[in-house]
Amino acid sequence: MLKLLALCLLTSLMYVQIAEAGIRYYKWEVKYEYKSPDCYKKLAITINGRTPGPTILAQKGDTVIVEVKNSLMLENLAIHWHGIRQIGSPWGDGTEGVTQCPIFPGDSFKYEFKVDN
Ligand SMILES: [Cu+2]
Repeated sequence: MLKLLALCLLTSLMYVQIAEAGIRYYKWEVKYEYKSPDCYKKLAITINGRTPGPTILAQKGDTVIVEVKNSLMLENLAIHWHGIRQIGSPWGDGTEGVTQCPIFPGDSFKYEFKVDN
């Protein structure tokens, strides 16, 4: 009886994990905007008008897709996902000059990776 209960629990947990894994899609535009985080207006690098940038909400097993558009005037860009193991997606790590060329001004890049933890 206990083995059957454990099997049912394990099966339902696996089902929940599979059922809840999903795709977390974000579209980000990086550009300069004037902000006043300390009451003094200054130029800041923003993502979708916010600084710090938006939070990604995801859980283990999800696939995160972030389309990044570099709308900075002169600067190259890369987004590094520090701490996320890029298993099967080493090109998605975002280390400029190591795993990818930078995103040039006016260009876009799509990051896609699976959340392992
Ligand atoms: Cu890092």
